[in-house]
Amino acid sequence: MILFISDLHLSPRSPGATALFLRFLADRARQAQARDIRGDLFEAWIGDDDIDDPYHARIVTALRATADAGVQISLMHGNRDFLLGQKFADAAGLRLLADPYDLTLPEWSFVLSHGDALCLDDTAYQEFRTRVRAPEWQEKMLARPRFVRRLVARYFRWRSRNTARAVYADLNPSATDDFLRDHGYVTFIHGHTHQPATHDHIVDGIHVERWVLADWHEDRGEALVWDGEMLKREAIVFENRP
Ligand SMILES: [Mn+2]
Repeated sequence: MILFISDLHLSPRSPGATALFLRFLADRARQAQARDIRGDLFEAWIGDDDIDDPYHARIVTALRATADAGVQISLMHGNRDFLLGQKFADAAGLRLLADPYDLTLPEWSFVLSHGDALCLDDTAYQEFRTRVRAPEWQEKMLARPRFVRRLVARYFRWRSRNTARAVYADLNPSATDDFLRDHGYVTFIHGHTHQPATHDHIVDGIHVERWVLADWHEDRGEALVWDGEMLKREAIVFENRP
């Protein structure tokens, strides 16, 4: 069984989602052989030296415990936590995946992505993405003192709140068709848009499914479960709430 999750946007300002995720790691996730995080695990990430922040240390320790229990955890960068690096991956016991990633199982094949690279209609965002994903930009950024990086992260959040629409731009349809063709018409799983849905694409006469993962909220998360035969959405909620 594989559990796919995405867009948790964890931060000290989201205690509910954090508690849900910690519970999920200690309980539901342990029943899986593998667990895959499709990006934006954190609301912001300013560099792996921030692992020692008490909030981050709690998450890293919990991920590590689940990994040590025999669950293979993999993580892809989102547009918020693209500075997550190998030091974080080693500490948390997980594997960083390239975006996109072809997941070939004996019984079915998938292509995984965060999804933001296909949102081509948002040209301002694509310019920003190209800039901050460049190794030179990242190297320069990571060399800055932590307090400077915190301010930059805060500015990015502020700017995206003020200039972006309430929801992210959706994937560009023709770029998505090209993407599905390039990846052999396999089932596509992504997050990022915060618009959970299952889409049917017909590409070159072939039916291809695209599953969009839900983002997490203070009282509810979602996992997409692959049980070896089919995909199913599962709500992650507090069970003993009055
Ligand atoms: Mn995102």
